[in-house]
Amino acid sequence: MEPISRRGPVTLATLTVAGRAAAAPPDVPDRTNPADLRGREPSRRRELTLGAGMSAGMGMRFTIDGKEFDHRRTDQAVRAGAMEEWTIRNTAPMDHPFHLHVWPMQVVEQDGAPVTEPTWRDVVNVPAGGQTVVRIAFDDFTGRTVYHCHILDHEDAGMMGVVEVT
Ligand SMILES: [Cu+2]
Repeated sequence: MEPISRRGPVTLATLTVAGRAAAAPPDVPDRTNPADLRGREPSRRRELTLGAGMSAGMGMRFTIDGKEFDHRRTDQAVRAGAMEEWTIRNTAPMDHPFHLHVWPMQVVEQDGAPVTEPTWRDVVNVPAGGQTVVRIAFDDFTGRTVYHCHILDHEDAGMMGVVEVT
């Protein structure tokens, strides 16, 4: 089969619109970043430790606070509306990109130094043998979700935990 680029334009979808046009465009937020959390005192501080080591059998074992992932366990119980500071330590000899579902993380300290610019991340790197400090406003949503290392092999080998916000 010929590549698409040599066959000219291709119709991917056809949109049919009906009804009257909207009277006014929908409101657009006047800012896209969440509020800077550095000026507030966190409701709670937690420490999470990312670890890696040899398992009793074959291969590597990847843990958070010494535990491999178990979906039945709640690792972090958080109050809805809380603003927390999480210090994520890494005792392993390799970096781990830490990802939290649902809520953005504001990075307040990276590699032992304060982060001066307001910086929000979906994934933060936690350097080998180092730590990263983030603040999280647990607003807008409640329920159970996960945080995990974003390296698929590490996540699959246990480096994931459950956070429940109620
Ligand atoms: Cu990892």
